[in-house]
Amino acid sequence: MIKLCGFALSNYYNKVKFVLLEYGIAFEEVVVKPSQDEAVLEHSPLGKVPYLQTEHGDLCESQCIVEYLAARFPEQRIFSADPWQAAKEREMIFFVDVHLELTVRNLYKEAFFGGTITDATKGRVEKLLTHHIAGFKRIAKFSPYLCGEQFSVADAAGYVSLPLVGMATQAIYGRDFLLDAGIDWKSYLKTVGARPAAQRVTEDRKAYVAASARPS
Ligand SMILES: N[C@@H](CCC(=O)N[C@@H](CS)C(=O)NCC(=O)O)C(=O)O
Repeated sequence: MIKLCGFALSNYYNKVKFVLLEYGIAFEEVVVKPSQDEAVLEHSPLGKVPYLQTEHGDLCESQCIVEYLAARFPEQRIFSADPWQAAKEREMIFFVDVHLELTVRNLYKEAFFGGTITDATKGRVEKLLTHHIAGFKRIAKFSPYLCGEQFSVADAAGYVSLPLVGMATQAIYGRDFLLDAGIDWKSYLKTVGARPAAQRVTEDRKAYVAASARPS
């Protein structure tokens, strides 16, 4: 059986887990933390999570994993059957993962982990993120899903990463860049969060956080 390796706090781990659950693909979870230890590097070359373990070997990068799942389980229709619609779903995922999340990730050290980042980083991220959010807003439909009236695989990416954009910008700049741009990500989260797959992802994340806070 496919093994999903990573941990429940990771948005990219949760993106893949959401897809596996949503599209009814059997999998096991294996808790692995990002690490530069050889034990992790031999499976995931940059020491990042998630990675997948299959009968063929290891596969990293959440989107490569989703693409592999879509190809391996075509009957689950992870992407829309219509090639144009499927391409728009991929475009949306790229905007969320790369233009939004990868940009805002530069803030996490201070926003979430008690570290500090430089004013230069804050300035650079502010400029880039403002630009990227404006672009995202042009294509994201929120009616109520990212790609329109139907849930799509792009919502797995949106569900796990849009809150990080809102929360990290609120923590660093004192204002939520998404809300400021008129993107009501909290309502979106409620809509997507009603799905059983989303509920499981969120419950597991909360349980992980609670267990980590407990003295050992
Ligand atoms: N592009 C990667 C990003 C994965 C990623 O950044 N994972 C984080 C956890 S959410 C991680 O492993 N960070 C540790 C590191 O960057 O060394 C993907 O889509 O899977």
